[in-house]
Amino acid sequence: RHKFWETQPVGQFRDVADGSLPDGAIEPPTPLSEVRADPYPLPAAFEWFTCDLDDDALLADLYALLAHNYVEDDENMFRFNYSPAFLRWALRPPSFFRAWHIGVRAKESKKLVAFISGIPARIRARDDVVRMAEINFLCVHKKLRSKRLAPVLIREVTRRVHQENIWQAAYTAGVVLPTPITTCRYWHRSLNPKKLIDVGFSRLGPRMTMSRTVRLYKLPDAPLTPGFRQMELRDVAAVTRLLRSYLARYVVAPDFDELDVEHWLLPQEDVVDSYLVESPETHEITDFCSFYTLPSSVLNNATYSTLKAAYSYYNVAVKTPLQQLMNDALIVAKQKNYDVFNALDVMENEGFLKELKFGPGDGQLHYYLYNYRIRNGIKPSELGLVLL
Ligand code: MYA
Ligand code: JJ1
Repeated sequence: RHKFWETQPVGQFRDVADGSLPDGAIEPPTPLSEVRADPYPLPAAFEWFTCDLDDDALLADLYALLAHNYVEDDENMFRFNYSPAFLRWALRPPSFFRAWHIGVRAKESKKLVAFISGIPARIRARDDVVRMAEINFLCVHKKLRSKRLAPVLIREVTRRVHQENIWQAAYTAGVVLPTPITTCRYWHRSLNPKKLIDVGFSRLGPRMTMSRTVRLYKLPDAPLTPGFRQMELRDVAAVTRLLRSYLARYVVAPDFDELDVEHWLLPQEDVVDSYLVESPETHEITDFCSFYTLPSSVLNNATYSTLKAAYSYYNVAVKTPLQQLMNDALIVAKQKNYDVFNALDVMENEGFLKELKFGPGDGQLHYYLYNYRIRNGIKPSELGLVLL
């Protein structure tokens, strides 16, 4: 059934019932000298091309490949539209490897026709902190689909990850592959309900009028929690402490240090937003929330071409109730003109989704580990990892 995935060190559907297999690596590392030295062969018309994201022209090509060929919803009404600045942020964390930004070009026209990327991360599974690659932005041009190019891209990124003596990876996908560690649902909170209905993202509920709907989703003009403010560089140490102690309670979560927090959580306009609560009395940083910006192209609509979406990222509520903290996140997202605020049912999110008027979406997100078994998988609420 899965001609490629059956050959890979991932949980196989046939092993799901076998409780005797231990947690941890599925196969041991091989000596670096045994890692294949040259790239996997591509069909003759194509060549490998290591992408330099400092190069604005390359970045524009990558942006265009993804904007036209990346992930769509099941009815092909919307397509993710990651911005160039977002792609630079997502692909250049501390200690990134340029060789893991892998393009495929047509030899003749030099046109970029496929891409896959990895970035290094430390991910903890139970009490085991593992160096992994996070694999993302796998994309094959629409005209080259179903020709088995994806397995070549995956083998090639695997080879380049192995060359760095890294043997595990984490990735997410909307499709079911062998075998998810957990399956999450997307939830959506309307901020601009009229536009969402006009573009077909949501529907007018039964017995609802447009004006009742607009009133239902109305939010205050400014955040309500005293001391709620944007995160700044000077907050990195405090936020790192908060986040590390919070993520420790999850079965699978990133192991962030201060450099990671500075990269992943310091606000960057239209890329990532982070807010915290600084106690007005003690000036202690007690709570933290964040979201990233990922617009979607609206396909086939006469009035609108994009939806501005915020995606819940990492949130830590210690003193402020999580629901109140996330309500403030919704308020600032509304002020910044986002049309919708999205969240997965990971971490403690179940605890605020319904109360804050999120509704379940039609999309799921499956989480995977490569060459790492977690017996029986985990629940979304045991997952402390958000990939972009
Ligand atoms: S998920 C986002 C993926 N991108 C999109 O959905 C964008 C739109 N779609 C496309 O561009 C193409 O349809 C893609 C497939 C490129 C997805 N993850 O070439 P094919 C398997 C893994 O004929 P195409 C993300 O970025 C499929 O089951 N495998 O198909 C994370 C079949 O194998 P098998 C996938 O449609 C990516 C084979 O590919 C996916 O032309 C993580 C068919 O190949 C998918 N999303 O191209 C990658 N979709 O026969 C894995 C299909 O066995 C990383 N397939 O069923 C693994 C870790 C690597 C590093 C390890 C380090 C140690
Ligand atoms: O955005 C998604 N679904 C939307 C739009 C559906 C359009 C028709 N298919 C949705 N809208 C309902 C919102 C409504 C608001 C008021 C309250 C009730 C709900 O459900 C979905 C997620 O739900 N998105 C996708 O399908 C995009 C792909 C998701 C898989 C991502 C793979 C990522 C790859 C990672 O590396």
